[in-house]
This record gives sequence, structure tokens and C-alpha cells, in this order.
Amino acid sequence: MKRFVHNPILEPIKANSWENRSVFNAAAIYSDGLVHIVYRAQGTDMVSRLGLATSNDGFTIKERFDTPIFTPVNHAERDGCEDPRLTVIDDQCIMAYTAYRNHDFPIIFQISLTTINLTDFVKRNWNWKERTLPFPGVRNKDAVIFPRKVDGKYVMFHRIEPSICVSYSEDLKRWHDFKSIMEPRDKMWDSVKIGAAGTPIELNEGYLFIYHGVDEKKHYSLGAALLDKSNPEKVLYRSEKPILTPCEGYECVGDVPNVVFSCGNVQLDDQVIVYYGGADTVLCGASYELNELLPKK
Ligand code: BMA
Repeated sequence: MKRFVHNPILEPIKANSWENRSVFNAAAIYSDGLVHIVYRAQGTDMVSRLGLATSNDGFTIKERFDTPIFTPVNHAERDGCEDPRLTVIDDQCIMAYTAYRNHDFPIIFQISLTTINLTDFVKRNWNWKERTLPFPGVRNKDAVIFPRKVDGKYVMFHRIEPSICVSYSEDLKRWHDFKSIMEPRDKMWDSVKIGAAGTPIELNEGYLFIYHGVDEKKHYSLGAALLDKSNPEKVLYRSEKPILTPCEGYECVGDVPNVVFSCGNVQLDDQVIVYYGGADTVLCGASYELNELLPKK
């Protein structure tokens, strides 16, 4: 992938106590001529909250808000709302994130879901609806809702270590038919554990699904998979090599070294733009021409 020339695109702001330590892993949606970037931020209290920045062209930040748009409200997430992933279906914007609490033993992280009306989101009316726990008490993260219902059901990818799993729901509350669909691959860049990056993107050939993989050295890289158009459980292709692996200073040095970690991507014309956290400290971007990304016929 081509890294943005001006990486990192977001850095901590010292004057804002909620985001003065790190700003990273971000969701992204394109609506009303704007890319809306919802990023994870940590301040001195180490609690993760979500902030918002926008861009017209995907590359340059146009606006950044001084206050968080989403903060912890319940016991399950008292130490943070982490790693948001956004999916728009009809006029509903669905957010999956990791609810984190570290005050109990063992440390518990689990996935949580909420929704907001797309019009409210775009108008900055933060009317987030009920927050639900699809699998209460299960150590689970990297959840993302597939951008289309399949046979009338919502589809969610999520990660129970070390694999990417799928589950289905009629109402976004009760989830069933849980199974693993992608496993780590021995001795490769994704040999230890894997998880979703951003929301899959629909192409003629199938769904482009970018995911992260961790290797034996604990390096986090990004790779691409292609999912069958009518059956998102069917993986047609998986990249042998990563499409992005940590090598720049802002990816190798920071709170957690050697990490590129993505929760969001958008398609703008023939380009896929991927937003990713560098070393759990700053937010960066990289892009790909679609015809370069797809396997040659
Ligand atoms: C994962 C998540 C991410 C983080 C990554 C690297 O397990 O917690 O938020 O970016 O580890 O530290």
C-alpha cells in the first residue's frame, strides 16, 4: 500500500486531557461527501474514548472535534470503549467496539454493539441507542458488522482467539450459528492470531476483507482476503504476504511497538483508503488502487 505522504494524520493533542496520550485505531464511513473518521483516544487516565475527525478527500484532515463523541457509560466498559468499527445499513449506522474493564480478574474485554441513525450521526446529534453485549462475559474482540444482510440476517465477524469467527442475528441482539471461518497460518505473517480490520468492501469479484495478523515476533501487519459475494463465510483468497507491515518510525516506536492496526477503510472512486493506528500512538493512512490489490486473473 502507499502510505500517506503526511503520516501521521492525527497525533495526540496535549491540551485535551482525553486524547493527550494516544490517538489511533479508527473506524471510517463515507457519507454526505465526507469521510467521517471515528478514532480511539487515550488520555492520562488510560481510558479509551472515541473522537471524530473528517476529511473531504480521505487524505487531508478537514475538521477535528475537541470533545469525545462516545465515552464509557456502564460497568462492562468502565476502562474503555476501544477499536470502533462502523457499518451503514439503510439509514442505520452500527458500531461494534471492544468494551474493556481491567479492574476485575481476569482482565475482561468483550464486544459491544450500538447504533445511531445516520442522519443523527451526520448532524452530530449523538443519540447513540442501547449498548448491547452479544456474548456477555466472553473474551472476544475485533467485531465488525458485514455491510449487507444475508438471508435477512445481520452478519458479524469477530475474534475469539486466535481465529476470525462469524455469527448471525435477526435483531442485532441475539446472535447464533457461531463458527470459525479463518485461522492463523503456520510460519506466516498471520501465524499467531488474526482479526478483522475495517468493514468489508463490495467489489464485482466479491468482498474485499482487510484483516490483521500477528506473527511470532508480535508484529501486527495487515493483509487482504476476498470473500464470496453470496456467502461471506467462504474465503476465496488470502494474501500470502502482508499488504502493510510496520517499518516506518511511527509504526515501530510508540506505546506498543511494531503495530499497524486498522478498524476502518473507505472506497473513494478506484482507491481503497485504509486508516490505521501506528504503534498504538498515532493515526495514519495508506491507500491502494483497486486493480493493484486484486489477484491477477
Ligand atoms: C489488539 C488490540 C488493539 C491494539 C493491538 C496492538 O489486541 O488491543 O487495540 O492496537 O492489540 O497493541
